[in-house]
Amino acid sequence: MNIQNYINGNFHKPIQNNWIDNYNPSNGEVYGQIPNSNKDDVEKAYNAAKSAFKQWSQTTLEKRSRILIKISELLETNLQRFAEAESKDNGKPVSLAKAVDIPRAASNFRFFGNAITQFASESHESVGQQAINYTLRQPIGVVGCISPWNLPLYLFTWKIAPALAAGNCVVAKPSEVTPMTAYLLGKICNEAGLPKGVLNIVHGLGITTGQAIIEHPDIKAISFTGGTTTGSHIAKVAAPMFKKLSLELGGKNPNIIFGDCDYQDMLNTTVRSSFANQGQICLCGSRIFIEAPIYEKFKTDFVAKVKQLKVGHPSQTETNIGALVSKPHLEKVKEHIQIAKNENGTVLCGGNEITVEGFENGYYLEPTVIEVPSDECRVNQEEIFGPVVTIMPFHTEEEVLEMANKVKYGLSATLWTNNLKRTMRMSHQLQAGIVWVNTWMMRDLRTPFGGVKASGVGREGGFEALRFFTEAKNVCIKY
Ligand code: TXE
Repeated sequence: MNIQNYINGNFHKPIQNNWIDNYNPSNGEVYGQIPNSNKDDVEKAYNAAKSAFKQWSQTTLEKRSRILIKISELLETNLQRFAEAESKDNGKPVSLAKAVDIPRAASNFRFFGNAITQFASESHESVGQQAINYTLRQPIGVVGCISPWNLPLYLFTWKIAPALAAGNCVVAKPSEVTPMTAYLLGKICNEAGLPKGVLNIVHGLGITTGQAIIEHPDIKAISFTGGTTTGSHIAKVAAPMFKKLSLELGGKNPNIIFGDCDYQDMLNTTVRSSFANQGQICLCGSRIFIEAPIYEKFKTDFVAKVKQLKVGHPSQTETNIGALVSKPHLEKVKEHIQIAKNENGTVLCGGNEITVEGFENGYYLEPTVIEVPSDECRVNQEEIFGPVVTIMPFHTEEEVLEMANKVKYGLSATLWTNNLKRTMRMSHQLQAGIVWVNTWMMRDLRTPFGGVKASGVGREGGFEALRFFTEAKNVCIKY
């Protein structure tokens, strides 16, 4: 199935008629083509957005809210169709797309549809000077949203929904590896009555389409989620034009387990935080540190549980782990397993590609647990972004804190303990934007979301996102 760009409420072929193949990771087959849009396509999308801005930014909050909530409802009505499309494009189990990805995309629209009606700005009376200041929060204009392949519609809408709610018009690009649900979203937006040009979706490669968006002088803000190298490149391109940037980048998150935790809960959640979505979530706890007295027990129990995970075709209900997103990504993950072996890591389970009967050319890999001799080895420092975790013991709080913080990333951290004082001490010192204690990936959409160090700049979520997508203007009136 070929997909097209969504510009000004209509579907268009790319102007130069350039196309790229779209692969189904579960069987390795090309199942459609997508536009490889260039500067002209982005310009066309920008012009549509610019023309729609005046009216959309003046649309009442109630009406904006109603349209966004309608999009949310239509996503819910089309849950099965969207979940199947997401799974076919990405390789993730349909059950996961149905339980997490698509419901969350719907929640993103509902949440920001509601949030905008509660968003307010401040006023400051200049006491003794007979003046009052009030702050306006005005939409920026045309903004760019660029998203990755791991949680395709989930992350695409996490940016688009607040941008639209705040009154901006959007030029958006999903990952070229997983464009399908973004394409389907265009149709839903029309059905929900989103005015033409308010949202424009252009498809194509990062170096062509993405680059044209970030270089566009009049796209004044960019919200990006993806790799750290790409984020750094975007920052360089955007800086001379003084664009506003929100960058959510990679992670190498520690999962720190103390002996006093609720063991069974920790074990079950750690399997999930290691391998959910084939380990392709920026929040996965890929470095597991276990307190020495329970290390051997954990190692035995964890490996036994991981061995029970069923790798299979994404449409089969018993599948826990589907296919990795692409052939190049599979190769990158396999390369890291080899690096671990070269650095004297011990593969406790997994480590091999799997052939799934009937889908021999799919990109399947066993969930892999590696015992590492040191926290400084490459597999403990570099983001692998696949079904691979490392384990190693620690002896003291100070030691584990140092190891946890000794990476270039700082997205999230998970802590398992029932000791309140230790919880407080550690969660305040961990270098991360998000700390989960005795849980993982529990999300309240009002909370700030993002990372420190090489994991990015800026925060998404709640009013933080609405602040990002608006400019503050102070008006001072003397009376
Ligand atoms: O990401 P890219 P890739 C990590 C993970 C992964 C690595 C690379 O480690 O192995 O990043 O993944 C667009 N101008 N994460 O190569 O390239 C691109 O088209 C503008 C972490 O897939 O960063 C896509 O839409 N845009 C991550 C988006 O950027 C450009 C999720 C992300 O792609 C561009 C995914 C350019 N010059 C990967 N180049 C997370 N934090 O969740 C690329 N793009």
